[in-house]
Amino acid sequence: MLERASEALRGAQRVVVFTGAGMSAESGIPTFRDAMTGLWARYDPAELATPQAFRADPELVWGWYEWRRALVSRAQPNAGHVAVAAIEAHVPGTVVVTQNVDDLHERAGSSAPIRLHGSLFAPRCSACAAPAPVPAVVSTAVSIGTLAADGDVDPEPEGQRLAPPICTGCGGLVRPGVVWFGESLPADALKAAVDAAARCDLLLAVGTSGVVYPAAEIPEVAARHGAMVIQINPQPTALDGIAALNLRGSAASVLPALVAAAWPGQK
Ligand code: BJW
Ligand code: ZN
Repeated sequence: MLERASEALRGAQRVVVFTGAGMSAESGIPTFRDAMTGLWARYDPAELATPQAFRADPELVWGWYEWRRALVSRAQPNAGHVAVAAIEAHVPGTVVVTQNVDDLHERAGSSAPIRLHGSLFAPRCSACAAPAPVPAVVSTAVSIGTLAADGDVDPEPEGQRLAPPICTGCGGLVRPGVVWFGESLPADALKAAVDAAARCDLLLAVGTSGVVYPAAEIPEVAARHGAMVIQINPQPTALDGIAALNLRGSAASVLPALVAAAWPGQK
């Protein structure tokens, strides 16, 4: 099966690499639907990632995102991210479309991933939408998270909260620059992703459950326009039916093997 996939990759001229949380799992970033552990075990990510949650408890939601930003800042891209950048180097018509809010594709050398769900590193005002500076100090969130992960302390729920910064322009609360449930995706990013999917001859769907719309339409668009869809995921997903090949394995093991098989002896 890897042989068929590598032949398709070698022969492709326009590739879309569509990634989800599983892409960064081996960098130590929990997937979205993984049970949260330690400090955050009692919370459901699908409930925290909403405008309603931010309105009801901005300090809780901001604290969660700052904790995650600290985790990502200390993480490194894994061999899967590096393999994606290698695909871009081998196939110049490659477009990376990510649902992830981390920056690990860029740090692995991908040039301009299309971000469907925003970024942990682009806070903005919740009232006037003005971009806000990325806070310099995340040590509170880091130390609380670290202590909890180590099991050394039994933190109070209040320990997880962190007051969001205040917008210098209008006095509104600064919020994470991500797309929450019920919010529209950035129109230019969604259009660019749909266009790339409609034009590609091969789409690699990596580490996504394929249940969150409209992002989950991207592989469907590619398949509808005649592209081959290859999925890389250790588990069955909602995309199994449209994938011509399902490579069951992790991103950091399958992607480098795929690149090595497609272009043997090359980096
Ligand atoms: C590995 C691995 C390893 C593990 N290697 N793999 C149509 C039908 C039904 C519902 C809707 C619909 N259209 C819209 C909706 C509503 C909603 C939606 O889709 N809900 C579904 C849950 C049912 N969508 C929206 O609200 C979107 N907005 C919208 O549609 O606006 C228009 C509108 C407005 C108002 C009213 C109505 C319509 C917005 C969606 C925004 C999603 N945002 C989040 C949070 C971002 C910020 C944050 O990170 O906190 O984005 S939710 C979360 O899910 C996050 C992710 O990007 C996204 C996708 O998750 P992903 O990446 O697939 O992760 P997981 O955890 O689900 O899966 C991980 C996978 O990795 C698994 O398969 C593992 O097996 C695998 N894996 N280890 C490879 N080592
Ligand atoms: Zn403002």
